[in-house]
Amino acid sequence: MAWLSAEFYFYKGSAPCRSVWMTLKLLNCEFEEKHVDLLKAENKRPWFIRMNPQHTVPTFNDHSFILWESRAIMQYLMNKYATEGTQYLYPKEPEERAKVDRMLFFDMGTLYHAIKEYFGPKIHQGMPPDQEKENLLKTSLDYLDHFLEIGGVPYLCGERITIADIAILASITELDALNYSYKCYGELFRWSERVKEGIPCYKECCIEGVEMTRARVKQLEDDLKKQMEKERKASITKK
Ligand SMILES: N[C@@H](CCC(=O)N[C@@H](CS)C(=O)NCC(=O)O)C(=O)O
Repeated sequence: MAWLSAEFYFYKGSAPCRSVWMTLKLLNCEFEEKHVDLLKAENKRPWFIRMNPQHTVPTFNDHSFILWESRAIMQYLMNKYATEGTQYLYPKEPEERAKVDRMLFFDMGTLYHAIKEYFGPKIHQGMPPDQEKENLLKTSLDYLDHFLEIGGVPYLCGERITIADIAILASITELDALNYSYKCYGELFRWSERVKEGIPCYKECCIEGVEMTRARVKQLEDDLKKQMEKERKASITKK
C-alpha cells in the first residue's frame, strides 16, 4: 500500500530527531508528526520494526520511501525539496557541498559519537565518569572551536547556515540537556548562540526535548541513588 503523505517519526528528547525536524521546518515541508515514545519502547513495536529494522528515530516515510539516519534524511530532504530560497542550506557546488558533508561526518563519527560514549554509561548504568571518554569529548569540542576560529566566518561552512550547523547544533543541545558547559570553548559557544538565534524554529524544535532529557536524567539519577541506598541498608541488615 502506498502512503499518501510524508510522515516524520520522532522523539523530541532525541538530538538527531531535532536536527531533521528543524530541516523539515526550514524547508517548509508538509508532513505528519508521528511521535514515537522511546520510553514506552514504541520503536520496538512490530509495525515500527517493519518500517525500520534498526528501530531508530528519526525515521522518515516519504510517500512509501522510508529512510532513517538523521544526516541522510537531511541530505535527502535538501536534494528533493530545496527551493532557490533554501538551497543555501546545502549548496550544490561540489567544494561547498563537500565542506558541509565533512562536518556532517565529523558530527556523526566524532562529536555526537563522543557525547553518546561519554554520557551513555554514566546515565544509563550509573557508571563513574570515564576520564578517557571525557578527554575524547573535550578533544572534539576543541576541534570544533578551532575549526570556527580558523574559518573566520559566522557559520561552520561560510557566511550562511547550512545543514551542518543544524546537525551540530542539535548535538550541542544534548550538552545543554546534560548540563555540560561548553562556555570555555569561546568560538563554539558564540557560534551556538548565533545559530540558536539564526534558526527561527530552534525553540519550537529543541527546547521541550532538552527539558525532557533533563527530567529523564534527573529521574534516572534519583532512581539510582534510591537503589544504592536500598542495597546499602540491605547489606547492613545482613551483617
Ligand atoms: N545515527 C543515528 C542515530 C539514531 C539513534 O540512535 N536514535 C536513538 C534516539 S537518539 C534511538 O532511536 N534509539 C532507540 C534504539 O536504538 O532502539 C541518526 O543520526 O539517526
